[in-house]
Amino acid sequence: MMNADEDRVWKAIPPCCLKAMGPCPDEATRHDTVVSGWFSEVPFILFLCITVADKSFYHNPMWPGEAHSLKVEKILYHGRSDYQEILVFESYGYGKVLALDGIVQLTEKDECAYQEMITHLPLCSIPSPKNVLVIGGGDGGVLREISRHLSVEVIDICEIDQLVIDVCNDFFPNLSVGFKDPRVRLHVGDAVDFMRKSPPNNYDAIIIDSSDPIGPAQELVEKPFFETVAKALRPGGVLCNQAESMWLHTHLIQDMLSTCRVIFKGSVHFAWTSVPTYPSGTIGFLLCSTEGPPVNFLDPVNPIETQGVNKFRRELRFYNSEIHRAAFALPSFLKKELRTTSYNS
Ligand code: SPD
Repeated sequence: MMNADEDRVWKAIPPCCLKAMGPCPDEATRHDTVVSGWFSEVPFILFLCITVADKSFYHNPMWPGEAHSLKVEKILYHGRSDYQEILVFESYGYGKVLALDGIVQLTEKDECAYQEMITHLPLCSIPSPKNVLVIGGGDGGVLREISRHLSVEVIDICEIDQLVIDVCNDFFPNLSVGFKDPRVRLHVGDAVDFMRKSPPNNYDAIIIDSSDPIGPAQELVEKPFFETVAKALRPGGVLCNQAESMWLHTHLIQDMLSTCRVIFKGSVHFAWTSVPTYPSGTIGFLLCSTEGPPVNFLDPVNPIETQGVNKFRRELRFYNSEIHRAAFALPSFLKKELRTTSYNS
């Protein structure tokens, strides 16, 4: 028998978690290795599909055959925006977790690795960045990191989902604090539209902090979008794009690299870091520069670790110049796979 509190939590649990908890014998049989109260990365849309169609199809097509799980202590928020299913829960080992459409976007414990790397890999590779654009990033973590760069004058952010911003403001104040920087200009809307209308040669750096390229973020890894990004950058400007896992998405990485080799006439590189709660425990970054003053991503010219705390009194937890350089060292299998795409030119 559940008490009122448990009942409330149970009712608030979204389908992706209910599924993992195996509420009916059929579910329990299919997920006999799934322990009650564990969140597994299965997108909501797939949950609907698998309940009516192929019941053995229990995975995300981005990482078939695996589903990383986190023990749920308490569901804190569950809602649906016009774009996606939004879930916040307290986990056993990683603090609060934000999942969109059933996919982990960040956890309090390891978000520093992702936000610091996706921000400082590009911004520390060019001297005195001034105009910066963030695509996605509604949690505010990338803004928080950009705020360390005192040379920056304008930080535009284009996020499609106001509800993500609001929910993160309520549950992740250590990230959404980034919106408090007076240099931030928020544009709520579609990034593809925003980039089409963006004036040419405008930004020193563009950071694409998107969710995975299924659903709303699909267009953000396609050629026409990259063309608008290249146009919006000044000569010698830089792009850093979330680039998935080298263990799981080699073909996607190859495609992105070869597309960007054609579009960006400066340098094009793949870097990676460790984020334990992302599939395979790693995530990659695509770094590109436009034709103009050459950019050597492998050797940071604009170190920030000497600055100590940022304006929000937060120290760097993950990034430093050594880890910046190390992020471009690739395992042998990946070097071999990417050789055909003129990697590291
Ligand atoms: N597989 C999940 C990739 C998520 C990338 N975006 C995370 C947003 C954090 N600011």
